[in-house]
Amino acid sequence: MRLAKLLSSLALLHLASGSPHGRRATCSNPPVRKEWRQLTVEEKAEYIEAVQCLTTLDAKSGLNGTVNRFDDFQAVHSDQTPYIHFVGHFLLWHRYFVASYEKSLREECGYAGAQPYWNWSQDASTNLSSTAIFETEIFDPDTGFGGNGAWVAITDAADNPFNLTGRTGGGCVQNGPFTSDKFQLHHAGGGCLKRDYIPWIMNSFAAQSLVDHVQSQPDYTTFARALENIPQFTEPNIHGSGHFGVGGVLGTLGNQYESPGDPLFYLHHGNLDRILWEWQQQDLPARLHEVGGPVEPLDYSGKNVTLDFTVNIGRLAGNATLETLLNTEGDVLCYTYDTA
Ligand SMILES: [Cu+2]
Repeated sequence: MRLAKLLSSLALLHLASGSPHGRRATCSNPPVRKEWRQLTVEEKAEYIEAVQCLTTLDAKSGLNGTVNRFDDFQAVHSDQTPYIHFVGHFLLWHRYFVASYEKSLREECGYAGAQPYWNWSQDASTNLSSTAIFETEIFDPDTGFGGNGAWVAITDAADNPFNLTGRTGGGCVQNGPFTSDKFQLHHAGGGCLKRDYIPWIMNSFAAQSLVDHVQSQPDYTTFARALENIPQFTEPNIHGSGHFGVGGVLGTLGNQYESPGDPLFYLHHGNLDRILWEWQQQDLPARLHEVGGPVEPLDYSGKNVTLDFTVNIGRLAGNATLETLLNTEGDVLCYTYDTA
């Protein structure tokens, strides 16, 4: 009798001391991520000011070519690029990366809001040559991230390995808060922020019908594979929409290694994360405990990642298992979305 009482009080103590069962307690009041145009003009300004603040804080990543905290994130992504794309942990690695950026904005730069996302499907046109998608609020020079880069012709075919047509920019961004006089990159040679809009890629890769196709996949492995598709331009893939629609051939966002140098990276990947989050919501709690896909890039018949597979994001945050990253309101992550 006495022993039973002791055991039950020990069990209570265990529950109260932050065991895995107490996970709700560690994420109360999660920041609610919204689509960019749902932010007020003040909220938009606060977000952009917080991004600029990161560029004023000293680097901590210890990686070459980093001067400030914004550079740290770009360098960590660049460092791991060969191991974090076309793998089962692609989406959850990028989820952790964006959430750590959001955390830095909040904790190091006093930003009170959540990481916004850009739902490009709302802007995509069936007229593939339409440039309306680039005239949306997010590119506004006064309240958004500014527009296209200056036109730069490509004379050497080696500079356009996929032979992409329809480029419209390629040089430094011409207006908004991230022009070369106000914003400089340092990693991998650094320089100004560049954009190189390609309307047909943006419009076709961002189509809502493609997002619907991805979100209708029955399991994590097929979902993740449909989202990334193949590293070619013969078939659309929603991950490529922001990267190559905005970054094109010469732009920062189109560079597989250096893409987080464009502040829009975090709104683009925020949207991919929302698409994952919504897919998970379709079948909770099962989809809080399901991963799959190759350990090695594109090795679809090889070894698969499992729930206890660990990812790292350098010195940005501690190592995390894929299972902890499946839960956006758990012990490691703490945020949610305004849709459901
Ligand atoms: Cu990436």
